Amino acid sequence: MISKSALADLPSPAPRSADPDALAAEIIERLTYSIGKDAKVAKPHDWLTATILVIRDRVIDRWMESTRQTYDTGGKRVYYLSLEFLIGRLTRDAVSNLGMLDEVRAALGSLGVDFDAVTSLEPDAALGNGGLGRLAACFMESMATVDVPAFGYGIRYVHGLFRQQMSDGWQVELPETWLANGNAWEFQRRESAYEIGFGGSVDGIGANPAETQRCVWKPQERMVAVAYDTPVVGWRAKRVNTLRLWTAQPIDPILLDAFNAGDHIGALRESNKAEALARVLYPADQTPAGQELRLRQEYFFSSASLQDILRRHLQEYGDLRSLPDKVAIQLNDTHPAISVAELMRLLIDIHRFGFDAAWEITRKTFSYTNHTLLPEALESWPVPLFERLLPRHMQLVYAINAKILRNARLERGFDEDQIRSVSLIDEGGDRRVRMGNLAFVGSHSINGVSALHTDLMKQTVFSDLHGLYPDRINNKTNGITPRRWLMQCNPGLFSLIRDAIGDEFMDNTEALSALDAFAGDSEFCARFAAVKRDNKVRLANLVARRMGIKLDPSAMFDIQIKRIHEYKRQLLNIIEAIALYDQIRSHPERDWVPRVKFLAGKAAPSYHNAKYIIKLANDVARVINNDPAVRGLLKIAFLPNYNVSLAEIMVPAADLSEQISTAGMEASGTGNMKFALNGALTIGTLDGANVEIQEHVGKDNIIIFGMTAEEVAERRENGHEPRPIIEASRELSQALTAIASGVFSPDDRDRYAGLVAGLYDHDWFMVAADFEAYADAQRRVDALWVDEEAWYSRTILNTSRMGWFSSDRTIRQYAKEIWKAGP
Ligand code: 26W
Repeated sequence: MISKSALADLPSPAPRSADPDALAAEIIERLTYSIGKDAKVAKPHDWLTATILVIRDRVIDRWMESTRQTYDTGGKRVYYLSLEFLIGRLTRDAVSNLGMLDEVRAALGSLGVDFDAVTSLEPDAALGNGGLGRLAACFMESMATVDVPAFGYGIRYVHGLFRQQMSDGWQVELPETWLANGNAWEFQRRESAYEIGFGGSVDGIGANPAETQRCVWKPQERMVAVAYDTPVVGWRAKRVNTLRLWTAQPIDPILLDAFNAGDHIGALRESNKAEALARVLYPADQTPAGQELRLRQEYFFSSASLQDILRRHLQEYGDLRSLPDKVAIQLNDTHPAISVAELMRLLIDIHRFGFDAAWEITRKTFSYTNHTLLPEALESWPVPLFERLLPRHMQLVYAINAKILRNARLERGFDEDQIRSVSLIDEGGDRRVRMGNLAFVGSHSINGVSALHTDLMKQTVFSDLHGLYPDRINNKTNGITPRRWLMQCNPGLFSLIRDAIGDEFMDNTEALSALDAFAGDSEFCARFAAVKRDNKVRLANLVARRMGIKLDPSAMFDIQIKRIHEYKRQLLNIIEAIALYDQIRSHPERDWVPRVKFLAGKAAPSYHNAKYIIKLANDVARVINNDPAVRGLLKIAFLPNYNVSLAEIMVPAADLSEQISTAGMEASGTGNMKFALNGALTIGTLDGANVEIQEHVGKDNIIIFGMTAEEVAERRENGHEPRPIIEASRELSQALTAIASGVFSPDDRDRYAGLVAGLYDHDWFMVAADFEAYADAQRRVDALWVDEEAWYSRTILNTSRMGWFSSDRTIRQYAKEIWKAGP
């Protein structure tokens, strides 16, 4: 160890240079001395690793500076707890935010290595399912950008979201192995390790009333959480924050006693059990995972993160009473909601707080974001499972519940129905712990992710809790980082904008509004169109390479990319494509607008209907793409293995963005923002953030159709009868008959009988009910497309007016209104 006095004299390393020659020399040095490869025999992956190590050094300088600064100023830290971080590739993002793109490109170039080729070898970190995980990644980058000292906490899954392969048009799931070539971005922190327990028994200490009693929990099973840190660089590298992901390890790597006694398998069982915990990301979004392993993951990362947070706070301030002044913990959906009970346990059992004092600290520290209203996605755990795995937490949940219900009954005069609805325990059917209610009562702020979603939260899932705590629910409309989703993914548009309006928008996205002045400038429209065309050519080339489908870049590129889910209504899109196909064949004399419909997205492996929707898209694509009567006027391409990196190619190439969820069901959407920012027009329902996008871009620059959330609710309440609606529409009934009779599935004519029967029977997602409105809206889009200059001026106005949807704005609102943190 080093003595304190010697520490003061330790030399600090010189900050690393950004000069291309210095970078090149260091890359060679890393290749030689860190990777042990001669440049002459180095493989592409070796170059990638060497490059990352050299960039990482530049990041570390800023990282340490940021950490020191927070420490010195005693600033409040934000902890973002999320079971998902859908990051994608990190390297280009880091280099670009460091402002070193040209230098690194030149350095590699001087070594005969192509920057784009090398960075495209980096696997996506796909530690998330969809919107919620991608939002967490955008937030991490924005927190660093707007100078909020923050840690993200999550799980370092060995396997992220599965790789999707198409086999005869069906989705096949393959394990994804993003760590196969190592991960040069992360640092293992063996010293940041915490014990995590499960099961066992609880002993009371002393004779206090149950709810203030300190207890000793003796878990039956124990493991260790070990941290891995990844630096997250903000724009211009002003600040570098930390993403800390936990991995699970056994307490003893092998049970030596058992091993020596000859029980070799038994000795390894413990170790396997621990390592299984962090092995896979649950691939289901919007459907409850249900299984015990999921609850274990949730508790594991919540407990590790809280122990880490308390340790850091105690080390700095010596007293947990000041926790809410220095720490804000954001719960990303209910996945970390067990944290509420865990913090109570740590405060009461370990740090000897009384129940009420602990409760006050807890509520002031936590805030919770809700991301979905779908009843099937609201997490709850069977009481017996909860009790078996987390016996101490079960006691605390009961104690919290008693306190809440007592208050609701005695002080607020709640009746029995209201009591039932605010209770932490769902008593209807098998008894379950409601994680949403736990997160709600344990937080001082509960936010929705768009204005509409927040209103619906107040009216539906949380109406009684909102009545009990009327000042807690607030809105924070989602956003996206303009660095990844404009500057990096669309360099052509980025430089066109810079030429036109200068650099201010790079630091203040809302300055994009200066582009409004160019919407009527035909020369600018032409340049905007040329950029779009280049991006479309790039996508068309990719489709030709990967799928052998030839596409015309002058056709309208109409894109729907997102998880496959019935409420997102890919089915509506496909049925409309069939109706259009029929029209093109029946009316060859008309001037049809050439279109390519792109779809991409993954279905939860257990989601039957979603998997059939993928198969249907592929079946329909095969028939339409190969029908000479269509004369290439309509093509369909379902691109396999949708991920962040594919989105970065598809988004800039879109003319039309499909955001067509059943109104009231998409909490926000964030893909909608990415497309509009990159100059696509939206065809969409008044759902989620579409409502606010319309307010910003203006009614003339977006194509809205269909029922409102209110109308959907009303229709459901009054009993929606789809059959007469279907029968009244010739186009719709013909399309459905074609699907149901096997026109697209001659090898198995009944394949889609079930899917179509659902539409006739209940049509829960209002596909039939919205069909006519949607088809009309598509013909309105065609009419707009024909006037090319007017089309581009509309798309320019979209780019110009989307600045507000930067996640920097969202994060500033969280920081000011919820966390009270940051500058
Ligand atoms: C328990 C299983 C489970 C897993 C994930 C249930 C629900 C989820 C998430 C809430 C799914 C999700 O990603 N929600 C999306 O969050 C985005 C960010 O706020 C929104 O833009 C999307 O509308 C919402 O569907």
